[in-house]
Amino acid sequence: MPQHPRIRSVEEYQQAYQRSVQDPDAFWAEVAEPFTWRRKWTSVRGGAFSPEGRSTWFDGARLNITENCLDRHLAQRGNKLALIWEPNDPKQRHLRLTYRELHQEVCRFANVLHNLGVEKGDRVCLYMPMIPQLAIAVLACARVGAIHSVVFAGFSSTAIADRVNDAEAVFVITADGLNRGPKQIPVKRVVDEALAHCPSVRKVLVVEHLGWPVYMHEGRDVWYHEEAEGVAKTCPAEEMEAEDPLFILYTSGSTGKPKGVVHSTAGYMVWADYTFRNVFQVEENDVYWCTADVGWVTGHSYLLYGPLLAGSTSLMFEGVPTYPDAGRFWEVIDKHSVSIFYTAPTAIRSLMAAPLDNVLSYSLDSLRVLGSVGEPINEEAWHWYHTHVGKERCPIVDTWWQTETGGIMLSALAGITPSKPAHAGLPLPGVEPVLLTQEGQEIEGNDQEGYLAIKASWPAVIRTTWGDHERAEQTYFKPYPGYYFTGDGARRDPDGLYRIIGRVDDVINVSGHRFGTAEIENAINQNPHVVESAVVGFPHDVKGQGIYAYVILQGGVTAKDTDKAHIEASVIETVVAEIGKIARPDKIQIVSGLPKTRSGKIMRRILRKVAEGETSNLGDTTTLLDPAVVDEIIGGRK
Ligand code: 6R9
Repeated sequence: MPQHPRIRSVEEYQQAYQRSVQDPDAFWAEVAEPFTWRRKWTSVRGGAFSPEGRSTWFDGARLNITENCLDRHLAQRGNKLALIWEPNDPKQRHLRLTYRELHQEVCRFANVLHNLGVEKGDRVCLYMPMIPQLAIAVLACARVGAIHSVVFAGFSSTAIADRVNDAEAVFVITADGLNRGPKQIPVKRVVDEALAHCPSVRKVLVVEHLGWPVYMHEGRDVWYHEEAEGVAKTCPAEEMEAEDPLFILYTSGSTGKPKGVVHSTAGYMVWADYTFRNVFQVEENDVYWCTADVGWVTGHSYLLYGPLLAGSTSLMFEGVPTYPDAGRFWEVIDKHSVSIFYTAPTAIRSLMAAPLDNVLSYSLDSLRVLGSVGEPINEEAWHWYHTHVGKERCPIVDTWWQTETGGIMLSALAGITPSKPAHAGLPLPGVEPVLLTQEGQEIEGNDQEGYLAIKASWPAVIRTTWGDHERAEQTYFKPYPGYYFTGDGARRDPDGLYRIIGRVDDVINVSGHRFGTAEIENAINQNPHVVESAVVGFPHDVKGQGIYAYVILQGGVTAKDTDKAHIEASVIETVVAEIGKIARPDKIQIVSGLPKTRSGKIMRRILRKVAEGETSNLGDTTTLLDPAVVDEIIGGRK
């Protein structure tokens, strides 16, 4: 049996990297070999990495990803833990599922989906708490060949409806409610509100979690536990084409409408597995914990698919870092002897703010490797993580990637390639990063800064945006033909390590979650008091970036202070209803006008500077239609 290739030294990294660039077909054929294929590929790399085309990987191959996540481990690892579930409430019992048990649960869930009429290619939307049934349901979709579209369970009913309608989903899986720290949220009710606007949905499958009574829509809604009664725990896996879509995941771009990023089956599988094993340097007995919600791409690739493909034990946590107190993460690590821990800078910063005792009272002896993802990690947070969590013993991997890249692109390999605070590091084998000037010239040499782009296809590159291929072309491949454009700015240090500076487009990164400024503006503009708005990011101690909204009111700024407070609250309410609490503006400033050029374009540069408090250096303002507006904005700064 061929083994999955593992890099174990800097020399091996260099060799693998060289080979991956010089002979990608041979390199990736070797990486793909050990998986379970129903039929082998006819070509490794194909299609076109260009604005008009789309890449293909392992074309002609047939497989089912769940056979690779589950079935093929049964002989060797049937009794090994696949999933450990830690509940929101530490007093409640945790749950453990072996590979054999998870396989049975996924098969049973898949049979229920079949029985309810879900077919290959159908889109299934999941709006679920972080419970084992979410993992099971995702895999069950993949088992029957349905395309899953997980919507983070913090999004509003409007956001669900938009996503369900865009994907024309026929089926929704949800639960009665969810726990988030001290709060309980009736998710089924949110789904019901959404589905009033979703004609494509035929059935809703409800998982019982809180034991709450919920309204069941006659003929549409069914309980999972009732449907699953007496249903078989074996289920043949649907045979999929390599390029069949595995999932859609919506993400924000610089325009108002979130786009459905589509990933294919084989390329994504190979990438998730290869990057997981190598970046985290996973060993057989590791207990691995990724704190991301399955509603984000990190939860897809590094809580579910990557770890299960590699036959690892993956921990899933229902709760939040600060409940019941700021020691919860560390308690869970000690309790389950977690050896690899992967979290986000925003979580680290929020825990840094708590008294140090919260972390010092746990041993954390089991930890071996630490990871960070989602946004740039500032040096202070890096050092705190390294000193107090890793006890200066654990390498940190700062992993840069995106929903669209499917998996990690730039990162240290734990303990092998260099790890430098605030730097993602070197590219993984198969990744050819470049820095471009604004005009699209490649910037040679080290100690340089530019727009980060990727020069050649890799197995998990985004295939399309659901229902609108043109949009994928416009966003990723047309800005600089021949390259995949990331939307990030980066610096290459004297040793060739990459440091991500931040977005160069109108996207803000709040606690590691992306929002298009236009998307938030669209939401704000739904408020009846508002005529126009402009949203920018500003530095925020915990969230990385906060949301700063400038709004122009119906009837001008004449409102009294009490009215203003009321209007601000109402604007926040609108954003929460349109998108969800995660997109709630941190600051709202009521203004009488926005700085616009003579051609009517909002000068966001100025709004950003004001929001950042850099009012002394606003740059060139000569093209402004009405420069007086700027003084008013500076004067009213929040
Ligand atoms: C995986 C994920 C992608 C954007 C990306 C960048 C930022 C992610 C980062 C990072 C600096 C890191 N980002 N990881 N910035 N260092 N290690 O987060 O995907 O939600 O699509 O966000 O997040 O700006 O472009 P996604």
